[in-house]
Amino acid sequence: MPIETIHSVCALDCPDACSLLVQVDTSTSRASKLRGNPDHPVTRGFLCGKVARYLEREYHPDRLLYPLLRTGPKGSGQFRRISWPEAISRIAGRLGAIAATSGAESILPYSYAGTMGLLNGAGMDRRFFHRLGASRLDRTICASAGGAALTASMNARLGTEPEQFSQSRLILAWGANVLTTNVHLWPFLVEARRQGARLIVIDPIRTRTASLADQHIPLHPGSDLALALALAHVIFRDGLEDHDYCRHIHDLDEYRETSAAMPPSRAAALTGVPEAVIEDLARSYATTRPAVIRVNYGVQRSDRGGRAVQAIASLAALTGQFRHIGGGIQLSTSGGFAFDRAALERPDLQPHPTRLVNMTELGHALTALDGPPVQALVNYNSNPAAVAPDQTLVHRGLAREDLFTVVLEHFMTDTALRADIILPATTFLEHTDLYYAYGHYYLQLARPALPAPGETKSNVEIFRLLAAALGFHDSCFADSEDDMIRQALDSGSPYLAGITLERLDAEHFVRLNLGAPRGEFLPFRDGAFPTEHGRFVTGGRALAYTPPVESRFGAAKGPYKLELISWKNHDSMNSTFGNRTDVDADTAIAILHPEDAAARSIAGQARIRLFNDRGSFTATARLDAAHVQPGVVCVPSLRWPLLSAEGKGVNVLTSQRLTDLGEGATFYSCLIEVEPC
Ligand SMILES: Nc1nc2c(c(=O)[nH]1)N[C@H]1C(S)=C(S)[C@@H](COP(=O)(O)OP(=O)(O)OC[C@H]3O[C@@H](n4cnc5c(=O)[nH]c(N)nc54)[C@H](O)[C@@H]3O)O[C@H]1N2
Ligand SMILES: Nc1nc2c(c(=O)[nH]1)N[C@H]1C(S)=C(S)[C@@H](COP(=O)(O)OP(=O)(O)OC[C@H]3O[C@@H](n4cnc5c(=O)[nH]c(N)nc54)[C@H](O)[C@@H]3O)O[C@H]1N2
Ligand code: SF4
Ligand SMILES: [Mo]
Repeated sequence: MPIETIHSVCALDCPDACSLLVQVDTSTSRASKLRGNPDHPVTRGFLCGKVARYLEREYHPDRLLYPLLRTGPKGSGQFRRISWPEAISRIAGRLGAIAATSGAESILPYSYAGTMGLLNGAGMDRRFFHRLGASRLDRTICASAGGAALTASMNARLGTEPEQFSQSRLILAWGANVLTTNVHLWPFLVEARRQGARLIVIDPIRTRTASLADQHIPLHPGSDLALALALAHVIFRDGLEDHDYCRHIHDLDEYRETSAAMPPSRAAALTGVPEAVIEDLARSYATTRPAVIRVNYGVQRSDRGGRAVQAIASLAALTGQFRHIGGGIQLSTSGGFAFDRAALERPDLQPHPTRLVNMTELGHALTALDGPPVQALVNYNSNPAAVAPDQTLVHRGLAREDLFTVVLEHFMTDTALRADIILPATTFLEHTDLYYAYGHYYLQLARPALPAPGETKSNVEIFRLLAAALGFHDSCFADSEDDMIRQALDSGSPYLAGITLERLDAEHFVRLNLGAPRGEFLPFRDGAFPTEHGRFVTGGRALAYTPPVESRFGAAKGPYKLELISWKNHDSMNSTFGNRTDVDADTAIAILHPEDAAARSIAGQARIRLFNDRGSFTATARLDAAHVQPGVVCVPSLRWPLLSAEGKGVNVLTSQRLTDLGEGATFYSCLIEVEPC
């Protein structure tokens, strides 16, 4: 069998952005295997379990291959096949009519990171909606609180290179389930530990990562801000700060005052972490060099999540960890990829600055927003009927017979099921795209490795067709993928200097031009933060602690006593892969502490109902004293609601409440009750 190996890039929403090798039988153009590229310095030749099996998804008999038009009531699943010309002309006709009668802001795009590819995720689509004058989507569902925290503190979304973690002496995985959500960092942690480094995990749940750590510090959900302030308290009190580096902190006095109000005794009560553990942690962190913090997005899915991330980052400044290779903090590396976003997305095409709609508040947008109400939803790279909070409202909105819904998808998801027209999309193995990463500093290009099956088309091509059908003749709609890549790269940023399309085609992955050899990038060694004054901002008084509204100490009064964390499932990616039987089984459970179960007469493996004022759904109880603390319930996410008996998922329980910074989602701050059913 003649086998060719083609380079590709995993497009899933994962910090690792792996470099892939696809084995293709050239006589049939069929792939037989996916491997991690051994030459990529972070992929290092292996893939996670979910993507090692991606070809099952690629060739799945349920792939959507043709445009479909709804023929029955909304959500009934009754569709008939139509041609592309008919689909495009129906969509263009309807969007055009809505724009003409109610204004184009009645049209809402909805997308997130189903693909991290720039062209198919934030390229031709953005141009189309900008030119149309549609509402703009504020993409807050995942990372906006943490992102806003980094911007407030450093005005840069830069983080410690993964390669540097092997040089660390102390690694804090703070709300970071590395083995599950960022597995390519793990080998660097293993190397560090072989040389004597300690790994401490700060997480309410005993995750896989926590169970393999030197120490697991469980804390009450959403209380990280209190813990981080208490660590600063001890560091200031004992004079353990890096006095010299503190010159680079803008609001040091305010920071000292705010942390003075959080002695370990107070933090112990608020976080559930014993005083002695707080004291020890503060001393180890401040006196071990280099020490690095891997903070992930788990921390910021809570009311005070933005300030919590800021307070955690402030610890790295206070102790001067930014000076050292193997020190600092990593939330994201995405800021290194300084593309010309304006050239790619063309916000200048907007007829006027259009309204911004927060994607976390989709339920509200579809059921209550006025001035004007949303009359059309164009959804791609996302599955809001499963992933958006306050699912009862989201489903009610999507059920509106007067809402015109278009969904670009691979599979018949909960969202596609509620569409008027479904357009079959290509996967990342079938189209060209450019990939940044949020967990390393290598820019990558992927060309199609496989032919597009059936009548599938890429998002780029679909938005090009829609633009033509609506009579948008601006030259940017005729740009090829290569044109768009060149435009994105031509930003003038030193980080992209010397990186061309030709080089990416030849080398597949290219390290950003960070001005330092691999493993030695220390952007803040001498301060020089790209803030207005060049110094780090802790937030000062804004860090003063209040507990999350929906938590054991919160202001939300009511009968709901249990704190729900619907964290990331190991073998899936948000709702992607939810149609696998094994993933469905993994996500159909709720993990309870045996004490909480006993108090409610719930036995292991019992069917239980999880509920609050927003809704309810059922799951199978699993009792595990090691995994969760009393008072916490954990639901691995995200199940496809349509595979459950009642057509609902865990997001019926979560709320549209927003975070303190970045207007992000508060998925992990949610009070519920459970009962046998
Ligand atoms: N296997 C797998 N990998 C994924 C994903 C997936 O669904 N599955 N999703 C991808 C996406 S979209 C993202 S954003 C990243 C997210 O990556 P992570 O942020 O690492 O993943 P999460 O599970 O959201 O949260 C990490 C940890 O935070 C903990 N946590 C929850 N609340 C708190 C809290 O208040 N304080 C602290 N300290 N910890 C808390 C959770 O228990 C969890 O173990 O992962 C990506 N990678
Ligand atoms: N309860 C709870 N809710 C959560 C979370 C949680 O931890 N708990 N996590 C939140 C987070 S962090 C995130 S990031 C969001 C994720 O929410 P989403 O971004 O909606 O992610 P997925 O569920 O993976 O859905 C992505 C969809 O995009 C489709 N897709 C992939 N590639 C392409 C393409 O090239 N073209 C088109 N047209 N479609 C494509 C896939 O088939 C898939 O159905 O969920 C959020 N919701
Ligand atoms: S999901 Fe993450 S770890 Fe898995 S192959 Fe993709 S980038 Fe790599
Ligand atoms: Mo995410």
